[in-house]
Parts: sequence; C-alpha cells; structure tokens
Amino acid sequence: MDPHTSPNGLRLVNKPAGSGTRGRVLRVSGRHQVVDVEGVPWQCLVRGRLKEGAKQTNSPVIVGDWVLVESTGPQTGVITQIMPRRTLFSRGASGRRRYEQVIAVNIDRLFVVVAIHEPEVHTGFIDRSIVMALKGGMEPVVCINKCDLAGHGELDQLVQIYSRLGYAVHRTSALTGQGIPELRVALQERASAFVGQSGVGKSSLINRIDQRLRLRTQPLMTQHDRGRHTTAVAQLYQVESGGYLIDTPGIKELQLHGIELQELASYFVEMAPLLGCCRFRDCMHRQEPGCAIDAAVAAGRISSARYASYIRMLDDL
Ligand SMILES: Nc1nc2c(ncn2[C@@H]2O[C@H](COP(=O)(O)OP(=O)(O)OP(=O)(O)O)[C@@H](O)[C@H]2O)c(=O)[nH]1
Ligand SMILES: [Mg+2]
Ligand SMILES: [Zn+2]
Repeated sequence: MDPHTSPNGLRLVNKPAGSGTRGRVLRVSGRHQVVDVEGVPWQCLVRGRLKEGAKQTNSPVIVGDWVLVESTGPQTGVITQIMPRRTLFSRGASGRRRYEQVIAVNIDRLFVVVAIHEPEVHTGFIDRSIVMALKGGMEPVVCINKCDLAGHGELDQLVQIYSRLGYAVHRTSALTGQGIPELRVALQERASAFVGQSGVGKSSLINRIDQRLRLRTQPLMTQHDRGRHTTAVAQLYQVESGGYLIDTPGIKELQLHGIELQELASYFVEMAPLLGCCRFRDCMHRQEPGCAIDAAVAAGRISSARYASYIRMLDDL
C-alpha cells in the first residue's frame, strides 16, 4: 500500500511538517486559492513541493481542505501543508486521460440534488453519487428540488426508493420555499456539499437557505451550449443558520473512481447484508445460479431500478 494512503483509501497528503497558521480552503481557481484564516479571506498560492503528489488528481488543494498558511503580505500567503482529509468526494474525470477529479473534501453530508423536472431526474446519477459518497466516508442525502413542478403523486415513488434504504430525502422548491427550513436544520453543525447536474437549482437553494449569499443562478434555456454550467468553481460558505456548505459546478455524469468490481455491491446498502450468501464466492450478482441478490430482486426486496443501476456501474468499471 502507498505509504500515504490510509486504510479507507483516503490519501494522507501531509508529508513533512509545514509551518504557519491554520486555515480552510474556501475556493480554488487555477493557481489561486482563497483560504479562510480566522475569519479573513487570504489569497494564497500553493508551495511547489505540495504539487508533486497531485499528478493523478485535478489539484493538490481542494475546497474544504484544512491547511497551514505562511503569510507573505497583508491577507496573502502560501500554503505549506495540507492536513489529512477526513472525507473525500470525487469522480472519474471524463476525457482521454482518466484521472480522479476531487470535488470537495472534509464534508460530513453529501446532498445529491436533483430536479423532478427541468432537467428530468436520472436515478442512476443519484445511485452513483451515493456510491462515491459512501466510498469517501460521507453520509448521502437526497434532495429533490423543483417540487413546485411535480404533478400529483409524482414524487412518491422516487422518495420511496431512497427513504426505504434509510437515506434522508428532502423535497424542496427554491421557488416557493418548500422544505427550506428542514434543509437549514440538516445543515447545522456540519459541513455539507450540494452536488448535481447543471440547472437542478443548487445555487438557487443556497440563496434561499441564506438570503445574504447572492449566488449567480441562470435558467437552463439561456445556457448557450448545454455543457455549460452557471457555477464555475466550487465554493465553501458559512451558513447564517449554522453549518458550512459547499456549492459545486453542475456535473453531467458521475463516473465512478477507485472502486473495485468486487467492492461495488458493498456500497448498495440493500445488497451489503446479502454478500457472502450467494452460491459462488466470487459471484458478481449478474444472475449467476444461486445468487442471493438476484433472488432478492425477483422477490421485490431490492428495487429493480437500483439493481439496474448496479449492473450499469459494473459494466462501466
Ligand atoms: N420552478 C423552479 N425553478 C427553479 C427551482 N430552483 C431553481 N430553479 C431555476 O432553475 C434554474 C437553474 O438554477 P441554478 O440555481 O442556477 O442551478 P444550479 O444547479 O446551481 O446550476 P449550475 O450552477 O449550472 O450547476 C434557474 O432558472 C432557477 O430559477 C425550483 O425549485 N423551482
Ligand atoms: Mg449553481
Ligand atoms: Zn450473487
């Protein structure tokens, strides 16, 4: 095992001890980082040495990181050390070179935000996000936004899939304010992040949660090219009613990263208790004879939508 990898797979990025004042990374854009140092935003650069280990990922420093900063002037500094990460949310970056794109770190709850319409919900996106949240040590939470657009009874099935699994499911509308008080409570005393496809209303929800924050939002129609998103970089905010919250740019697809074939089923809570009950020890639960998971799907104890998600993820790994 790599000496800088902890047993749960989180990389420990602090090599030799650095020096300076403790701070938390609020935002990373290009080579520049904004770090909260005792309530004051500092403009920082990253010490060259810290970039060495980061070739396999998008950036050595990620929003949410706890760091040590040495002052180089008024409210400016250099990041000398990155503290070990408690949790990490990442995906496989699309494109020719497959690398890990780390989206946010040191968060307790990952809110997977979807819209009931505009854009349509893809449960596969929720399922992938849940897998990566669990892999990275976070509690996944589902947030179904734009409930004002939902027809009568339309939400029930979706809510049921995830609440049956034991996940908290929020029904919200950034337009009417539905579900916002409950979201504020869920954010208190924790660090959370909102992730989801572009246009689902992540930034709009944050504006509702804390009226002081005036994040840019934009209707889907005015986005020229469909790959574009309104929020360009992830940013960490302190919420007035309590808690820390990271807004992230919309992601179109969530490619899994760093998950072994054999490991995947263990991130499906409804499958985990059945592991070891199949006839074959190396069963991949693709309808092999004597598969306990297959039997549970046939009996309706595992949702067929979730099982289909599992198979699709398996095919992509
Ligand atoms: N009807 C309705 N529209 C909403 C709701 N929430 C957001 N919108 C609209 O959806 C559009 C996209 O909202 P944003 O908050 O910019 O979406 P986002 O998820 O932050 O998008 P990216 O930053 O691109 O990832 C805007 O036009 C919002 O006004 C809602 O609850 N109901
Ligand atoms: Mg946004
Ligand atoms: Zn099996």
